[in-house]
Amino acid sequence: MIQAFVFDLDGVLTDTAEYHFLAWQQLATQLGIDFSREDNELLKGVDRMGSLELILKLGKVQLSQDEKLKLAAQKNTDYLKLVESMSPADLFPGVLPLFSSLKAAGIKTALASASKNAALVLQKLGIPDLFDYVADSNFIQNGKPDPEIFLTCAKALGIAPERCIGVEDAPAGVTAIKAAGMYALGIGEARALAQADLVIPAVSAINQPLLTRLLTM
Ligand code: G16
Ligand code: MG
Repeated sequence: MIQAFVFDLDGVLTDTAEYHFLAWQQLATQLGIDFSREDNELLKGVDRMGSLELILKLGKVQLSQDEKLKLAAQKNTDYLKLVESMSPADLFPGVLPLFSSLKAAGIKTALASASKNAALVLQKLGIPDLFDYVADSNFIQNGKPDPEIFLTCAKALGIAPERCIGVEDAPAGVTAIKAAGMYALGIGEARALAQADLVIPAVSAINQPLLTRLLTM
């Protein structure tokens, strides 16, 4: 029986995945690198420096560590400008009802976000207290696709990974969930998330019959 849900943040609970894309695209343009939405799929769920490395590789651009740190800081400043305007209205539809249903069913919840800005985004969305546990990416050694952040959440909740459902919109995140030994619920397009056990278009698609099915697996 499933006892916990472990959620990704960006692209699952709110549309910050789009803000990350816009900020990275701005940086890529400045560097003269072509960067499409398709390229961006590889960056989703990957931490800030890892994402920058992928963009530089794409453009065959080599920079010093100092320059990389400056560019990563610049991307974050641009990203935070977009986050500034967020409010509880930016929470994806269906998120609060889902958490009510999970709570009523005695299911624990955790947040497994690679973002160093996760606490700020939770605050903007008005949900800082929604989760039983929020992983702190500052203490995660290995980012997604490594399972560490999902395993950290399961351990903190005191629930075996096999009794957890991980919810992710990114290929790297789905890989991390499967490597952790959890059931992977993908959010987005099935084509892009082939490793997931089930892919649905959005959290709002988790209706009562689907939730019952998932909880009784
Ligand atoms: C998120 C995004 C990634 C982003 C990463 C780090 O991960 O999906 O695109 O690069 O966080 O974010 P920041 O620069 O804010 O620390 P997740 O795990 O929430 O999807
Ligand atoms: Mg995500």
